[in-house]
Amino acid sequence: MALVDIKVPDIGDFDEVAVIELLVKPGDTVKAEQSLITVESDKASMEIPSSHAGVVKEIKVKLGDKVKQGSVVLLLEATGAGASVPAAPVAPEAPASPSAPAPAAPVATAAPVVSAPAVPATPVTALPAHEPTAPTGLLPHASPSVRKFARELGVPLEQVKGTGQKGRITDEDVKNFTRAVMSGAQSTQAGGAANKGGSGVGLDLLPWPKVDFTKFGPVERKDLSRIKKISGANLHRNWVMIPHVTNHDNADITELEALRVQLNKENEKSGVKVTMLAFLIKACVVALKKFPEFNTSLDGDQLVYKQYFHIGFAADTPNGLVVPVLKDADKKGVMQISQELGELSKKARDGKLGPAEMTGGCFSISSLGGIGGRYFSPIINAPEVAILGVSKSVMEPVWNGKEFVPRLILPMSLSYDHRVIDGALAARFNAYLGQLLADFRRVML
Ligand code: CAO
Repeated sequence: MALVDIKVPDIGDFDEVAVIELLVKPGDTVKAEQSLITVESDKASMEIPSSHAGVVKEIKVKLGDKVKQGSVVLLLEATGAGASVPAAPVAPEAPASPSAPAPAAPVATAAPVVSAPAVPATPVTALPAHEPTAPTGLLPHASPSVRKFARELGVPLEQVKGTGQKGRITDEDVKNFTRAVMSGAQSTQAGGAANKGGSGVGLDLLPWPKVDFTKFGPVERKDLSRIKKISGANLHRNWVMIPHVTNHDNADITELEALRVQLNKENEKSGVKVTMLAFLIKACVVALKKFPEFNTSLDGDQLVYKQYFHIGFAADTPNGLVVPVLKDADKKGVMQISQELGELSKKARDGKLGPAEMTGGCFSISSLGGIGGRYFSPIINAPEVAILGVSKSVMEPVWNGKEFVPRLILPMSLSYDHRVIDGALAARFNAYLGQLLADFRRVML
């Protein structure tokens, strides 16, 4: 058995490269072509393979050493006469290019990888300079053997934190990542979508910015209220999962407002105040009957058409937003709706709404009319498919064909789930609602 010096082969254009990884130790049995060390220049990394099979007697380099073609890497006790192969460094894997065939990826990854064949004469594939702590969006820093190992396990390397030199991902990092995922301590980006029955298209978002605000000035911290936490999670889901579109339109409510003021004058003693919201609820029920798609919910591939008319309305309370539901609005007159609205609003402000008073809604209205603003995009209250936002009505000059006349105009913003409702239908719904509000007698037709 002969002792053989294993040397760095031709490494192309590089004079000197640094040893960044020792892949074997004395006593290890290696095969011909097995990687022994990893070296790195400022542009590339590659593995230096063994030209012989045998047992490692002595490692002649250490981490950080600079080596070049001909430098002795280790002393090997060669086994078998024909064990020698021409040594050629193994290039690291390169990001997939449009022309490169990508292997079937076991999990969705941001940057699929392809195997780059070892090319003896020009072994180096350019890699961008690696900054372990910065999210570069480029290929993670790992040796080809680690990449191969990760691929076998289906581990997305760009999600693995490297603990090796310069943040390099080691075999052990891949194993630890796998253990953490299996124990549930860690999730993968693809896992989120996969768990929801998705096809692996996750929201590949940047982490939330972590800022020490005290660096810029004094701050005070307060816990979110219970309602804010619950409504926030619901709003977030609805915003992300529903393809919203908002149609803005105007309603001329000049006559309706006059009627409302008149009714309130007449009913001063009754204690029931008629607000614009009560008329809106009544008009929406009529519009929902004319356009039944707005009174549905998506259930898989089916639409559930509701034959009842429970209308939710957003109520601003000291603790946050709640949505009480006024039941069977189709069976009630404007006065009864006004009375129930008053009761439900008070309960909402006092935090006394029961679960039954906040469930079962078909369609919601968010009225900011008492506060102000001109149009906004309300978020649909899932599993409903539409919501009407109304802003403050303002007296505006409107052209009547002969002259400008002052009219009270109500801005309406209808957000709808575009999976269920087409833009044209939404525009028709809003226009029809405008007609009803402009001439409330139409509600009876
Ligand atoms: N344009 C102009 N004025 C309006 C109006 C409109 N569209 N809607 C209501 N007003 C007026 C009312 O006439 C009333 O005036 P007066 O006191 O002179 O009679 C005043 O605004 C206050 O009305 P209100 O708020 O008491 O009654 P309401 O039926 O309009 O609203 C409720 C009830 C519970 C919806 C409301 O109090 C509320 O909480 N609104 C906020 C909803 C909200 O936060 N939506 C956003 C959700 S998305 O983040």
